[in-house]
Amino acid sequence: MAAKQSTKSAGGASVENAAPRASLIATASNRRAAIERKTRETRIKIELELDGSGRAEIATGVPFLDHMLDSFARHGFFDLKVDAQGDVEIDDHHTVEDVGIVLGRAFSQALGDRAGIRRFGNAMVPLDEALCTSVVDLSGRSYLAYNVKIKQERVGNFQTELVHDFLKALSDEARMNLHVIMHSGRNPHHMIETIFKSLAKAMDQATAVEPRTREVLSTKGTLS
Ligand SMILES: [Mn+2]
Repeated sequence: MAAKQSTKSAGGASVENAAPRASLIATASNRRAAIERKTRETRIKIELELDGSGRAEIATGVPFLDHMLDSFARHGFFDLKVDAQGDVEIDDHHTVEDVGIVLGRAFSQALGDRAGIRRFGNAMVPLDEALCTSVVDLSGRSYLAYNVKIKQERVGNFQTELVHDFLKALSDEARMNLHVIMHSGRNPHHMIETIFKSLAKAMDQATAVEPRTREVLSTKGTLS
């Protein structure tokens, strides 16, 4: 599959006209991960392909999370398989948090040493009255700033505060800085959906191959 590329390049030349770089192809060829994690609470298998087409096969036992991850894969152009079996008879907490952990690890593994990626990404996404911005830095350092207030405790059976737990696990394990800012919203389904869609688009940008460098984009020389 072709690597995601920045469509901008110096001088306005299209990427197609730029000289091909062997390193770009090498970097792109294994930008995928497969991870399995078993605990007494959950068993989770995730396959992730960064340079995908948005195909998703999601079965977590938590239907609302399935819906959000489906949207995440589609709008981030990630190919994503998630197979999770958790103790949802207790509640959804372990499953949601552990899917976040394994998805974060999958991103980290797929990114390798993080050389030649754009590193930063941001996106603002609306859904009717809801409006959310996500900002990502695949810095190798974990930080979550979750500036979201949802009045409703639940959307259907799903506890809205689990989104915070999911994103904390994801940002910890992907070792990324993630800011999520909800500007407005009333309907919790809409609000949460704008979180996942803006996150998808921000991560699509940040994980994309930057054709102007094959190096780690840091003056420190490392993002690990
Ligand atoms: Mn929806």
